Amino acid sequence: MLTVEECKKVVKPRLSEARWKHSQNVSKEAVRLAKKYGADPQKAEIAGLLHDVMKDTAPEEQLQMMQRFGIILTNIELAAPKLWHAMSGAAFLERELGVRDADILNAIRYHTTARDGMSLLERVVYIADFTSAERDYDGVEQMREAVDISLETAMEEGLVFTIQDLSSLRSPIHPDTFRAYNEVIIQKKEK
Ligand code: DGI
Ligand code: FE
Ligand code: FE
Repeated sequence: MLTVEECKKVVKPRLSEARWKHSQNVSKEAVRLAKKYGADPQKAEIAGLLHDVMKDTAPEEQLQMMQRFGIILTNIELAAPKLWHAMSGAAFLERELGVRDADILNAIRYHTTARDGMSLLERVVYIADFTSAERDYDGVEQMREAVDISLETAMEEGLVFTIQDLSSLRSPIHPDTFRAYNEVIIQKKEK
């Protein structure tokens, strides 16, 4: 596994100052949530640092990289370039940096859309991206409160927020996001 220092060396030169600060904050928040909810804090630290590694890479370059790795995009993925950095990031880390840990790779792959059946680590990284220290969007206070209640409540808030936001913008919504939302809502009803 990459050490924390190795991760920093890989990520920092690829990101803007602000995006690098965000990645460090997500890493710290992911460690905090991992300790609170029982995920592996070391993996959370690394996944947080790495999660946006491709975010500042040109979209065409990300597409080329995915093509080279044989990743085929669905029509929805093609229509939503903001989703690419999660897919290209996980692929880059696996194929070019030799990251082997499937849980870390999935936490990065699904940090933007979420999916159903997410592991603790995947959920911790997904939520840490919403509640990292520098976040100040409308609704962040509600997200921070939800995180204090439970992982399920935080997932519910994050998914509702995302689906509301995307539909208000008339953006395409990935099926993985709906699957994650439906899973959270159905499990809640069963309780
Ligand atoms: O990379 P970050 O900015 O830290 O955060 P992110 O990876 O969670 O989200 C990046 C963007 O992706 C954000 O503007 C919302 C957007 N997004 C998330 N899910 C979907 C999506 N966009 C579309 N079109 N469809 C989705 O399902
Ligand atoms: Fe991201
Ligand atoms: Fe992020």
